[in-house]
Amino acid sequence: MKLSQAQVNFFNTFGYLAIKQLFSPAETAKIIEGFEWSIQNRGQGQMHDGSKRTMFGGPIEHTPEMCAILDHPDILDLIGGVIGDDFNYCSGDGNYYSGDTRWHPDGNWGQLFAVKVAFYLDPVTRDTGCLRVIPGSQRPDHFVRTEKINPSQSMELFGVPPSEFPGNVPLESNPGDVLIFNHDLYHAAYGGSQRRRMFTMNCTRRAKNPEDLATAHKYLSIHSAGGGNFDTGAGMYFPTMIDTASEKRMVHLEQPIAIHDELFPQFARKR
Ligand SMILES: O=C(O)CCC(=O)C(=O)O
Repeated sequence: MKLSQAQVNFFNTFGYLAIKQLFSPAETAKIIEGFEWSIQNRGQGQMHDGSKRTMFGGPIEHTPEMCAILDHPDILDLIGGVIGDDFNYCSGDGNYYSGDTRWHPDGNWGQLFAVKVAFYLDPVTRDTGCLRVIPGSQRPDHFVRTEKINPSQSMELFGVPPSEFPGNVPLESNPGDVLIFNHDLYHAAYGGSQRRRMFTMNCTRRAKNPEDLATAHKYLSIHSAGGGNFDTGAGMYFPTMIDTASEKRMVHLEQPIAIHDELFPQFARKR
């Protein structure tokens, strides 16, 4: 499923893209099963009581079937279509979310460097916790950035609730749909349940020049297991991701592994 030029234009202009039913119902059922196993057995999901978000790292790294999401041809085409076929996979988070998520970007890179791929595992609508985005807010010249407006304060600032911040788009979705957005895009979710199932993959462009390498080091010094002072037992990724990797998958892992091991030798993978 190569992206069309119109889809690439849409992503570059508005900062996000929603793909309906990228996964078949059978694939979706397996992904939900793999997510539930992972959050229950590796993510303290059994402790979740709805009072706060339960979150765990590397949601696609704990079972061979979940790792294979990174081999799925349509996922590779989607991510590759916006940041290049040789992109770096940089882990992600798995969640039982509880309640609202306020407006925020995940990064302020001022360029298309990192993207988040988001999988919502229950039907979610504008009023039940779907992802909302402010189209175009990834751009350094967007008014929320130039005027330093915090859309979460829109009630105090403009008399409208944050969920109604003008121009925001609710990306209602069903299991099997996939969303991708630039890390610099402002996003939020309102009205969700106390157990909203969602996981992400973070990916960056592969660094190919000294400037990109410096950005990659900065990115991984924050957004990685080592950056969170967490020992996966295998460095950048949980072991299953590397143990089950084909040569093709390794293309997406090798640069983050090298940078992570350099930044955090205390957690480096034993070879
Ligand atoms: O679904 C949500 O609550 C928002 C997700 C989000 O903010 C994120 O993944 O960065």
